[in-house]
Amino acid sequence: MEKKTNDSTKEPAINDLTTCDATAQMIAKARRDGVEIDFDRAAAMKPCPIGADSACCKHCSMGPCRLNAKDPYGKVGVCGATIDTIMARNFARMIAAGSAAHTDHGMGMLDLFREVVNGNILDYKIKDPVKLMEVARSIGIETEDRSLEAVAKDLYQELERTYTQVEGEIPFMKRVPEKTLQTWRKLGIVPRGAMREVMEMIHRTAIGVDQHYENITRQASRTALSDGWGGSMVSTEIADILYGTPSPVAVEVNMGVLKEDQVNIIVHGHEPNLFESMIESVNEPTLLEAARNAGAKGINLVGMCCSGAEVMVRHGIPHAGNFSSTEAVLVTAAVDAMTVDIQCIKQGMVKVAACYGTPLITTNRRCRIEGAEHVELHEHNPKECTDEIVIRAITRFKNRSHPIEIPKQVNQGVHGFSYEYINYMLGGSFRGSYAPLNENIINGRIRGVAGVVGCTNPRIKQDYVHVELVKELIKNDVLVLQTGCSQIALAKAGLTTPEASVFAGPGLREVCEAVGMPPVLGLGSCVDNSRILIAASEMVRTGGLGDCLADLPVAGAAPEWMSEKAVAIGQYFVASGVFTVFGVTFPITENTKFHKLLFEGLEEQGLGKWGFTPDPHEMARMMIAHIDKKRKLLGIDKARERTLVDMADRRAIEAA
Ligand code: NFS
Repeated sequence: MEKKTNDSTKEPAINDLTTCDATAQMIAKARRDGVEIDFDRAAAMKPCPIGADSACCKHCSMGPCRLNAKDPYGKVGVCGATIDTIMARNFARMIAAGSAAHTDHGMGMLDLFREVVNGNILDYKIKDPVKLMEVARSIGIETEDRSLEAVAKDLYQELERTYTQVEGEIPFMKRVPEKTLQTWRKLGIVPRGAMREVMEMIHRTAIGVDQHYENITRQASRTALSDGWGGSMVSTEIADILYGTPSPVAVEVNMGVLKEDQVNIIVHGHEPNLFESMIESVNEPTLLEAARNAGAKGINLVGMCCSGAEVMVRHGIPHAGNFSSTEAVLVTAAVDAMTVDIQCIKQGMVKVAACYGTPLITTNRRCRIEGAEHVELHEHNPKECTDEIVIRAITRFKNRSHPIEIPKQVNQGVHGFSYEYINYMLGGSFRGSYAPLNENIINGRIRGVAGVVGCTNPRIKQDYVHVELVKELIKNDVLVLQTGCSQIALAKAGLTTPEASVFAGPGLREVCEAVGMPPVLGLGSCVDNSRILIAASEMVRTGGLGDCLADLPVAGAAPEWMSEKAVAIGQYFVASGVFTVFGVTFPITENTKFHKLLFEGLEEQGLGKWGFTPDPHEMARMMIAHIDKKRKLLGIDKARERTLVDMADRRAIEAA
């Protein structure tokens, strides 16, 4: 067994690390087994205080320069860079990296779409032609009396511009409410192709180029918008076209979805291509027979993180947990193959997997990990890869040599609320519309809408901030939309079922009960935050809630964020007009001009603004206060008290 390598003489109490009982059980087992996982590393590695405040610049070899966050204007870097320049550059580079991740993922999806449309790839097909036609129409492609193939080819050509366009506006700008677009035009932040925006962002943040924090921030917004309204949106739309647009489906979540008597295969990562092919492989009669011959009752395919969220909302595939559980789940010793592609894959999994004899298999040319096995997925013949992984998993099942301990927790949720389904659900099949949503916001039954999204982070108590925040929001009649790891936290807390509407305030509860929907709607993976942008645009278009996205009574939060992608998402929500609150930490020093720009100045320019607090109750207060402010400006405010989640509510939720 692996010995602990970090000095963790003072082991933190497990209930300070997570509120997820299954993960807690596995942390305890890992300690007994002498295996180090992410929570141990987080305890042993304190964050660098200078880096945490973004007061460090290492963009050239005259440095690295360290400024003092306590005395931000006391010093400058060797080149003369002020703390505002340094922080703006660091923040902008996080946005460039996060945007590059989403847009590269989206471009991979578009490459696949092109090959499918051209008939070069036969293993994937256009599964949702209705969606294809709708997306084409939404960006001005003629669809009347035209073949699916002809429209698909035009759609590919148009969407390619999302990445490559040198000048002018990218196609999905046609979906942005007019007044929001005008604000962007005035500020010069309408994105061109993402390749250009990311390239320019990296250039401008190099030594000796852009040294005005306001100018850097403008390009940061433009880059982030090329992600949210570009790369991420393409990814969502193409995944829907190829694999089907989600509609609500009952799903099982938590580590109890693993089965001791079956071959357990986990897919973790981001691009749905791997998972879709894996679904085919685990249903292959010859492989099922091989599994039975090895003594297994079947092959159990489950997801984690965003890959898991993609197939959970499309196919109802069970989900074993979010980012902070990806090492803990290996401690069960029940995982016969952990298969990954790109993004949010912790290198630490290699050692943990080795301790329990689980093959950790990378599949994407863009993500290799030293010590992991590599079985590359080629989209022209994806089953070659996924069949091979199933065979390796069956072999591992046959040779299982570690005692297995699977936590019993299995929670139920209903997920898969695409923009299209919300339209249908609220308006009915003949008059699909967002009008009922707007009406219920105007009449006050629904106070506003919150997007609660993003990662979990082993530096803080897993799931706690997500769940406490959302409980308080729904109690105050705020409808919650969710993506990514956050929705898994809420599913584990039992709040993504229609029955959970009893925990909502009276207005939201009435709406949920009338429609039969949960008060917390899971929309999909992190790139599916684009669904929230589309839904918000439709709310503006439907009328009665102002002229632009910034007028809406909405707010966003990434309560337990850790990834640069989360910063990119935060910035595209802020640039779109949304008040967005981060938890955990904020990588910018207070009492600086750059901080003031992010937290106040951007709103004065007609955009949204940033907020920060690690405390879920304070976060709820800030978001509700913002929603109420917007209601007041719209003239739809009624005096109402903020309701606190009391002990009785807490007990009721815990008992559910
Ligand atoms: Ni998004 Fe965070 Fe990762 Fe997905 Fe999960 S950690 S920023 S939610 S899996 S991308």
